[in-house]
Amino acid sequence: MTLAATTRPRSLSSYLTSAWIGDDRYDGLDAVFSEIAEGAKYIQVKVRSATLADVIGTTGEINVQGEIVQLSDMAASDKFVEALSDCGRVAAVGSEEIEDTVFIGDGAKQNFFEQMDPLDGSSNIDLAVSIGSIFGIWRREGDEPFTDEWLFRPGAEQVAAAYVVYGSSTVLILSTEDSVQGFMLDPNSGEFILTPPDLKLPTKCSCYSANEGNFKKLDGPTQQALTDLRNEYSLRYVGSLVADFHRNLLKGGIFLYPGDLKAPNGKLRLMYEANPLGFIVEQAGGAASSGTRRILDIQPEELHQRTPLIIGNKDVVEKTVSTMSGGE
Ligand code: P6P
Repeated sequence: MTLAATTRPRSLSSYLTSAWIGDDRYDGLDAVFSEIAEGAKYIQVKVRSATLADVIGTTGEINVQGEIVQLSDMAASDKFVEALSDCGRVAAVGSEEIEDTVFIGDGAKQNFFEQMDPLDGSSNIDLAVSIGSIFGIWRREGDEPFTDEWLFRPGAEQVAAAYVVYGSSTVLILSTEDSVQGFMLDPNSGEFILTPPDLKLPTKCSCYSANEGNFKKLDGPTQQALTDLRNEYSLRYVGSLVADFHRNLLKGGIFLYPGDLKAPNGKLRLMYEANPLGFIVEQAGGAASSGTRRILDIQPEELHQRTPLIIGNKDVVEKTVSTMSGGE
């Protein structure tokens, strides 16, 4: 093999053609990931470019979260639903922006269903702060009929997960069992290029990410846990989950959005925020907890349910959760 060949950066399409040969669990996953990548390319242009005019601002609606719907939220949700429908391998999609699950079809090859936050952190879009898209992917076994109840599977049953960061660069992270792969969009070629493969959390935690403004709303043990983190690590908090998570994945860190006295289940969503990132962090050697349970063990009860989230370096998550539960 010539030197050029060994040093040629590996494209996403090349990776997808050979990543899971022979593993039936992932049959068709290449098509799903490829559509997520195409959707991300479309959205990153919208987010960054002069056509911003049609994605800045609000639709005037309030979504199921009770939040003002940004034009960008709906544009992203519609784009990904369209892309995932077109790939022919997805049977249903849940979206933060859509009240009920979108059933696409139950053909023999439609073996996956997705839960997604199509544009997380979109309230930052006009502040030029990094935002992202998050995807959890479960596999549909056999000819089980699709019902909402059937779709509410624990995060531990995900076969894959992904997220995109629309930041100073556009980054795509794909994860399957024991594998977390990072790709960066090359603005010249328009291709996602594999960056150092096989991402694992660094053993050393470098920072903690939390909204310290909520400190007074926390119960005593959680205040103690946050104080302990403050005394040991630097604070890094973007206010955009995907950006905070991605930095911590690369540099080591812990992110926490705990429940508080007014909102015991916290702010973040189980199905399409905590579950996908919980899957990815565990493949990278980390941990994700609600403060009382492993995130991936939680049996979902509704599409948009919230959960507290403590996620990052396993030893620091375990220590923080122990303090939050009143332990030493
Ligand atoms: P707060 C963005 O609105 C978001 O849903 C997450 O991306 C982020 O981690 C969190 O909310 C920030 O919430 O209350 O600190 O502004």
